[in-house]
Amino acid sequence: MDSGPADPAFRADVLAGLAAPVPAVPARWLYDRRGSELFEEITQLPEYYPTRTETALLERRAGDIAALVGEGEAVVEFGSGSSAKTPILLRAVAPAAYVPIDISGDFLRESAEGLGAEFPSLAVFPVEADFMRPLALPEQIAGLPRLGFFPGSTIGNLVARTAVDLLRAMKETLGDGARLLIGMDRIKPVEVLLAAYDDPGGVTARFNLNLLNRINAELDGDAPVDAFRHRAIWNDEMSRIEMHLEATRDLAFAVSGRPFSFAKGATIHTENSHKYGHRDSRLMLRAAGWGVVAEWTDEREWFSILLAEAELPRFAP
Ligand code: AVJ
Repeated sequence: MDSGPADPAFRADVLAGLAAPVPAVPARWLYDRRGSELFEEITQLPEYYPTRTETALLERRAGDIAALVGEGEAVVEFGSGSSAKTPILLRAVAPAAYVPIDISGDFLRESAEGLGAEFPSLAVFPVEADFMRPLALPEQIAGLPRLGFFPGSTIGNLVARTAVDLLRAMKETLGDGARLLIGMDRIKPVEVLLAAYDDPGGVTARFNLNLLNRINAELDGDAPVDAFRHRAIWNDEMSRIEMHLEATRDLAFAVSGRPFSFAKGATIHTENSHKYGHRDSRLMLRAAGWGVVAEWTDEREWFSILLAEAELPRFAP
């Protein structure tokens, strides 16, 4: 992954993104092997509440979820299921099959191996694909009822328009009668959010700055990593945390032979993490054809897990 020929999509996104009027690089490029390791480290920080809160919620509500979902489903996870959450769900709902979908074959194989130890008799059918578009599920699960699983508030990376596209693609992938169990991070006091995305130990900063290391290594760049700093800001209008890389002085560099310059204080926007109010999550799901059946949240209402059902097409008044 870190060696071999550069991903042409990565190059195209970086060259176009750095040249844009508001410089930005799509967040998915943060998650190479090193980035995924650093994100894993983030999830263990005391300041980073989402993973801990969602995992505890899932543990506590596993019985309620299982009662609504029933046994014998095909659980289709969007993402490779490297987290601790997947076994909690699988233990609770006793599915007939598990289908992890991920664009990285490496991550898929690793998570399948990890689960094999705890669920030796579970039928696992990994799919190496980009789940942003509708895709064909393995024929082995034909006829099984489907439960989509999309934890982690990963949906929060996407602006509403793209998030709705994804939710609609998931509905098409899963088919009629499907349900979706999705984690969504809630709006909460700004101090809590800022601490979670700008930890004092600087792990999130390293995660963000790793994008520049990756650009330099894979796209023949010479961006001065030390001259950028991590910034996390709350954009209230857009209801999201934004991560940026800010130039701490006037600087210039090249990527794949193309020159770029940034004035002191200028930023590269690298990630969004949208936060949702009680009605926001419902509206977004409904816009994509999903009706919310149940919602579980913690005492502080910091994180929600929602169970949604694919709505049947019908005439609206
Ligand atoms: C992986 C998108 C859920 O938004 O909380 C965490 C990413 N970035 N700290 C999040 C992230 C910096 C994370 N998601």
